[in-house]
Order: sequence, then structure tokens, then C-alpha cells
Amino acid sequence: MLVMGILNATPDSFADGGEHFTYPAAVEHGLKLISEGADIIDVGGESTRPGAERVSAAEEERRVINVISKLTDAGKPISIDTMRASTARAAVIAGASIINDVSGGLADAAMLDTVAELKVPYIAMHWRGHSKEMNNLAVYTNVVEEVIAELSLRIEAALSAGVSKSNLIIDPGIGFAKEAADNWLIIEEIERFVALGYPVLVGASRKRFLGGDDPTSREAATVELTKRLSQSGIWAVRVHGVAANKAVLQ
Ligand code: PMM
Repeated sequence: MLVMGILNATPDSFADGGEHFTYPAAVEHGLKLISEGADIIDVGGESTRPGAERVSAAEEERRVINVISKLTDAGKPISIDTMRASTARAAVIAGASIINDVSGGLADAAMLDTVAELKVPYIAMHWRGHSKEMNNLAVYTNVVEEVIAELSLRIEAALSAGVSKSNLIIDPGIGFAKEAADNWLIIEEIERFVALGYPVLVGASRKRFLGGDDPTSREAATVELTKRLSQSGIWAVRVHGVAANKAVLQ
């Protein structure tokens, strides 16, 4: 199982409090994640925490493009965490080799065509709406069935836009339009996502459902979960603390 290290070049991310917002701080943190053994670095310039406001495309690119150019020199694959086709394209030109779209193509009508054209791996996450409204959208009668059904629609949309099957990665979207109990049910049945036949990414690191008020206090629970998920056949976990999560896998 791979470990994707999170690099949020944002002033308002919930789990790292905007520590890696400036260009030098972001590059330094990215290099630290690589030195800790991250297999992929996921660079994002727009916070998706519940309630977050959107940033402009220009500001998003200003935050991430130079960081990506610099980090590609370190030789590890970079993914761009964006819902915008224009940012995804600019990031791939700058050296990113994976597009991580938390909206699974729903936020930007140009995204799936752009991914098909760029021919890079694409992470399609389960999503029901933007951060400002997502807490109201956490309504399910059977969360696992519904998330699988909605994700399957995104898979079909990506394939019909011309994204190749071998470039598709899926993600149940832990914490996105989901209550704590929903997240736990998905984790309990993560093998059903694996059974869909695509690599599965899980991003649970330091999220609220793990308990505790302070995101860094959720690190022990994150590492426990990584250990448990490593038995499930998933492709990768997306985490803040690369060293600790790598250590538990060894
Ligand atoms: N979570 C966040 C951001 N991007 N991308 C994927 N594929 N999966 C996730 O679960 C995910 C993501 C929000 O968490 P952060 O603010 O800690 O980055």
C-alpha cells in the first residue's frame, strides 16, 4: 500500500493550520514528506474543509504551480489536488503526474475531458457538493450502497469522456458530506470499494470523525486506521504524518 503525503499550500486547512502556505514553507514541507518516505506528494491550493470559501483559479495556481515545479526535481510523483480543469492542466504542465479531484468531475464541466486529453491517472472522489453546503448533504439511508452507486456514475462519466480505465483511481471521500457514523461504515466495508476493480485511495488522516478537538491529537487514530486499511487491498492512504504512517506499515 502506498502513502500519499499531504501538502496543503493554503492558509486555512484544518489539520495543519496553514503552516505550509508560503512558497518556501511549502517546498520545505514537501521535501520533508519525501525524506520521510512518501510515495506521492499531493499538492493542493484550495481548502476543502467543511464551510471553506472557494478561492479564485488565479490564486489557486499562484499557490501551487511553483511549488510543483520545484518538487518535481525531487523525483517523486506529484498529484494536484484540484477541482478545476485549468489548474489541473497547469499543474500537469508544471510536472504533476496525477490529478486528484475531490469532486469526481462534478465541480468543473471541463475536468473529465481535460483528464482524457492529458492522459494522466485521475482520482475520482465521492462528493455531493462544495464545502459550504456539504454538511447538509450528509443524508443517506444506506451510505455504502449510495456512495458506491454515486461513485459508479462518476466512473461511467470518466470512461465515456475518454479517460482510460487504467488511469482511474477511486476514493470514497471520507468526511465529505458524511457524518462520523457514515465514515465508519465506509471504512468497515472498504473491501466493497476495492471489489469495484479500481485502485482505492482513502483520506481519513486527522479528520474529525476520529475524535478529539485538536487535529494533531488524531494522529494515533490515523496510524491505527492505516494499519487496519493495509489489510484491505486498498491502493494508498492520503496522510499528513508520513513518517508515522510509513513506520506502521513496516
Ligand atoms: N481530503 C481532503 C482533501 N483532498 N483528496 C482525496 N482524494 N481524498 C480525501 O479524502 C481528501 C482529498 C481534505 O483533507 P485535508 O484538508 O486534510 O487535506
